[in-house]
Amino acid sequence: MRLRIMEKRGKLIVFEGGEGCGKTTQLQHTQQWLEQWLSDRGWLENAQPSFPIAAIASTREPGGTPLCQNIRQVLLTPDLEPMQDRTELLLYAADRAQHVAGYLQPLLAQSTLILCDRYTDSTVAYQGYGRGLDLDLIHQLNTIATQGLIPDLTLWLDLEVELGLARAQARGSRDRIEQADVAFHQRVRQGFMELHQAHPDRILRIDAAQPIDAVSQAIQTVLETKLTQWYAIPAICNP
Ligand code: T5A
Repeated sequence: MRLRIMEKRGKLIVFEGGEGCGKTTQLQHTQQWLEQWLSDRGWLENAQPSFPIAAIASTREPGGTPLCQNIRQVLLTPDLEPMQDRTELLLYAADRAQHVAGYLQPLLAQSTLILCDRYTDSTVAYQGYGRGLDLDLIHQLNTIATQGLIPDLTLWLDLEVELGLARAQARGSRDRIEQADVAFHQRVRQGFMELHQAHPDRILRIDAAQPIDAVSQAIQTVLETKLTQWYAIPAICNP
């Protein structure tokens, strides 16, 4: 098998959505599927320097590095003192600054395909639309924290708020943000909707109300198209 190689930098694929939308489940399914898909094409295990994808990594925000894990703990623990909205915003920005510079950028420079559970759009949706903080301020903070790193693709797993909260609740105890009222989560969903409308090429909506396997299939269909575009894979040809 031989593939024509066009691109060497890694890619950042982000999973976004409201509470209980299934991001974590789908990110795991996607990683397994990607490893198989790339392996079937002779990538990964051969690890030849000319191949555009050296590895697949998964990560999340908040909490993508050991230091970020501590920030995540502070952000999501319910029984500390009431957290001010600006404190919350700055903690997410601090987590992101550490994650981007210390983890995402080095891996992207090594041609890694990264699957990330949440990124900047969550801050717009939760702190902007949900908490009502100034969207320009959030945009500035996102730019500072990311140094301009924009996802190559964002998969927005969209689901009715009540259904997502019920799923999250069925799974166990709720964290500090899951405990916010339904109106807050409705505004968050509206935020994702407007982001999707503003950036239709980058942010693709996936119907997350479907059964798990159907959601996985929808994601795989999108990724097959994107991977083929990004890496200009003409077809798998015989040696
Ligand atoms: N946040 C984050 C901000 O406010 N600002 C920011 O800038 C950032 C980055 C992060 C919290 O921080 C907030 C948002 C969050 O509140 P998190 O761990 O990412 O915390 O938060 P959650 O969204 O709550 O992530 P979860 O892991 O809790 O939920 P997921 O990933 O959406 O869902 P998942 O896959 O764990 O599934 C939940 C349950 O539903 C089932 C699963 O089996 C599981 O039990 N499920 C399905 N059931 C039926 N049909 C399907 N299709 C299903 N898919 C999954």
